[in-house]
Amino acid sequence: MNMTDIFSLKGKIAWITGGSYGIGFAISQAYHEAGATVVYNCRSALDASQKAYKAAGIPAHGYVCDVTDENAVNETLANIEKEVGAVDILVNNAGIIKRIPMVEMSAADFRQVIDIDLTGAFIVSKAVIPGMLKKGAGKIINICSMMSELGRETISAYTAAKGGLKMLTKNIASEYGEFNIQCNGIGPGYIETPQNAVLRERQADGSRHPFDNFIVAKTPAARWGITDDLKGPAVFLASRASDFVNGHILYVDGGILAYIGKQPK
Ligand code: GCO
Repeated sequence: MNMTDIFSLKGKIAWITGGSYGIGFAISQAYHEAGATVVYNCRSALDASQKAYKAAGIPAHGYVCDVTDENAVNETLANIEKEVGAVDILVNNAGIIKRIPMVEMSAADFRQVIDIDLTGAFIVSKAVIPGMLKKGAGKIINICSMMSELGRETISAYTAAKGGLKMLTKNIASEYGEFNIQCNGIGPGYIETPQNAVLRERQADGSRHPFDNFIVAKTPAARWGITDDLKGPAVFLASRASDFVNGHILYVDGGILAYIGKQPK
């Protein structure tokens, strides 16, 4: 197989959960350009996301589905299989974050983050694996985080969920690797998305947000990532090029996990 073919997703059907914007949308773009048919879901109306996909020239199949609702996920998968075809690649990207000091966070808020960011990935993976077993092949990519490795004040639920998602990735790899299903994770570092825009807001005097400066000083690449930085790694983990990569979390973080951080001046 030549190098072009090994990275091609031609003829594959990829379901990106929470693919209406940000990282999920960028991965959909990459998969479309690599030849895959893109399927995505979001929790609310499809209008805005369908417009975005159309504007990007991507004939994506959109479904409204709450990944925490097992019946809704099974129904959506049945519709995908009927209207598009069997899922070859699943990207568990759907996720939320709540930034609340732990002692002020309600158990309900904690549970909601775990439910969407971790249990949702379990539910959708559980739904698509039987079809992958039938095909004799499958790729599952879980969007973890550098918070799968490190904590930070106010994001206890998100960090617990992303740590759990790292281990769910390893367990799916362990349980289904012998059936030619590869399950890996992508661990983004600080990537500019709507979800963390509040951490980059300019100050009243026009200066950069203190957290923005902090991340730039902690990252060897000396910048935040952009969603384009995730496209190549996502195609790699969805393609034949990663057929012997399993249970691995690929950190796309500019090196932040490797670096103690620049000494403050
Ligand atoms: C935060 C951020 C992070 C990043 C990302 C890092 O509040 O610290 O939102 O969680 O978004 O998850 O990988």
